[in-house]
Amino acid sequence: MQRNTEVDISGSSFVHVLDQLLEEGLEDIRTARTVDEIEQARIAYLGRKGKVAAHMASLPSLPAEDRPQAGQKANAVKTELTQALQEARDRLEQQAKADEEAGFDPTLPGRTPWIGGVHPITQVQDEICSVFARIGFDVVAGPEVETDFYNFEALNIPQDHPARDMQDTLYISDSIVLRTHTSPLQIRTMRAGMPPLAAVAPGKVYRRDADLTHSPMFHQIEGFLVDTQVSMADLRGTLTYFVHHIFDSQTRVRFRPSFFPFTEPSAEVDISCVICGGSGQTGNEPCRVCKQTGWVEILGCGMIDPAVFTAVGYDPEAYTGFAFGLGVERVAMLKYGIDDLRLFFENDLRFLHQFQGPPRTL
Ligand code: 2NL
Repeated sequence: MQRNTEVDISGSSFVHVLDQLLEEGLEDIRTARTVDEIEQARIAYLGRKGKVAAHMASLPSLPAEDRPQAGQKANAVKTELTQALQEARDRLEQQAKADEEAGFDPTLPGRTPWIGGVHPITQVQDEICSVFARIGFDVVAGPEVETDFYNFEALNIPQDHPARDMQDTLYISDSIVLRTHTSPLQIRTMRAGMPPLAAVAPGKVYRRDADLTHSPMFHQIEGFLVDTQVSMADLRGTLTYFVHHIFDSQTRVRFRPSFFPFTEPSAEVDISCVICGGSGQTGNEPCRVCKQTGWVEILGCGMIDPAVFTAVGYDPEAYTGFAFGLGVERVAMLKYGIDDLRLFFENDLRFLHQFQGPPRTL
């Protein structure tokens, strides 16, 4: 800080200026944070070309009767600054020694906090939803705790179906369950509107299942489209578009007959193996992902069963539609060649950071 380096010729203002200089000096010494900064302050105030010396040099130009008092003042300022410098130096040296003994290095840079990233499952879920959103599907959300009606009854799942067993479903009470699929969301969407309707329903689902390849919580996306005159060709076209956008446009798609209580006819969809390209071989080794078949299952689908339309209050003679369901973890594993489901739930940062780009900071 430099306020006044001009030296006045009157004795009383000389004293005043020196008081200011003293104040400034004490402030600089007080705010110095290292021994180095103390040394700089010493040079600035008490050095041979320092501020105090500059004032001393102007003493002879003062009126003779003012000189003794001015000289005394200059000496007093010098003494006071010298003392303050010594005290500050001692204090900082002691602090540095204590820091060193405590293993603390105040010159190290601080730790940079990370901004969290989007979990790979959420990334894949978002990506799938936006592929469908681009062709006109709404994205819907809803409760994870569901009634028996929305989770089973409206989906034509009979009382004695194994999915309803205590062994397979997590029950909250006799008629309240943790949803075992996101179909109840689709039932809610259909009941809330009238065709034409198309929506995808992503979310967490729960099953009483836990081993190497099953987690009690996993993610599903189901989708449906209802209108007049919807055919299986529409289903095939829509799902082929989806596969080509999530994997690549060279990926082949095949339908196999299957069964679900809520669709008729039903099919399972396979895609040409994304690991071996459908050849069944990786180099000279048999492909472990498709077990040498060249195909991997990706989802289940079908034409919505008329019983479902009746349950949501639609005329089953007037409307037709398709629906499909897929596991997000499965798609993510195929997309990134991951062979262990548990990696998604352990939250090991070495795994997660591979999906986040460089760590971002505040
Ligand atoms: C699978 C099979 C599927 C559906 C889900 C559905 C929903 C309603 C009506 C009819 Cl509201 N169907 N969903 C249909 C066929 C298959 O999922 O393997 N998911 C992982």
